[in-house]
Amino acid sequence: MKGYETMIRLMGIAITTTFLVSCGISSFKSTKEIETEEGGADAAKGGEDLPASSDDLVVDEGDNAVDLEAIDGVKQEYVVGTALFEGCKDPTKIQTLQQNLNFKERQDCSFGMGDNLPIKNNFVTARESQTIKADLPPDSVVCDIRMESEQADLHYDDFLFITLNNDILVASEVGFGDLFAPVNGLKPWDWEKIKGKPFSLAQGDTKGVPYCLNDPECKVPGHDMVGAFKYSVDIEGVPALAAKVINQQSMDFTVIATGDDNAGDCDHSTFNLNLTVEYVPIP
Ligand SMILES: [Ca+2]
Ligand SMILES: [Ca+2]
Ligand SMILES: [Ca+2]
Repeated sequence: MKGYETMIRLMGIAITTTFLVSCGISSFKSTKEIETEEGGADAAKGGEDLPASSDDLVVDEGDNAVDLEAIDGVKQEYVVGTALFEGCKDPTKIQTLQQNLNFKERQDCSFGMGDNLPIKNNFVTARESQTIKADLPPDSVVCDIRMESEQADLHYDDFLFITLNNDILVASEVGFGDLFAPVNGLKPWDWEKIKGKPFSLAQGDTKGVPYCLNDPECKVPGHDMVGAFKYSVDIEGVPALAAKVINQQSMDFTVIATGDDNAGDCDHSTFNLNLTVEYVPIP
């Protein structure tokens, strides 16, 4: 009888030990292990022995999991999926940046100059842009971005794009936004992708419907109309955007206006945008 009890007890210890070991493994995996697991096959590409570069940023389309390790310079402890945003859940850690982004009124395209095309009616031939940097302190995890026009007095012609660190936040026509393939859920702006494209892409059912990154409720005035602008994004839905801000140590907002063949194309009124950024400093 005694031998039997001992056996049962030993089995119990063995089972408990196995249980604790499994718990231990799942709770205390190294950063790298967790990343590999979450990032799947793509994460393996950013492994220790390979040079990481932002060119390696590839995940399945529509998947919010991001191979953040592949982004140069991102501090490892902040790159594991939602761990990047842990601080964003703690109201005592969140800081707020408020800044007025005052994009100056501008007019006219430089048709045929640089990589702008010569005039062609109803084709996107030229674009002009202005960039303003936000005063975000270095090493900050961005949790939330909101931009709102001070007044309902914004006007642009022909079409409008707003980017953050070269990723499109807003395109005034979803038909043009569709020209940019998503990478990690972001659409990098690339003039070559829209240059020379016909206005017919922005006709039909979706005419006047904007593309807004992760914000179905954004407000953008229609083509050649006067109106208000409002855009906000909870960055947890697009972690690559926050990772890029850390990586580049900068938030560069750019307003781009396009034209086809008219005097007064590539124009926009003063864009007085109130920017609010909620962020958490990385200790
Ligand atoms: Ca025209
Ligand atoms: Ca025009
Ligand atoms: Ca105009």
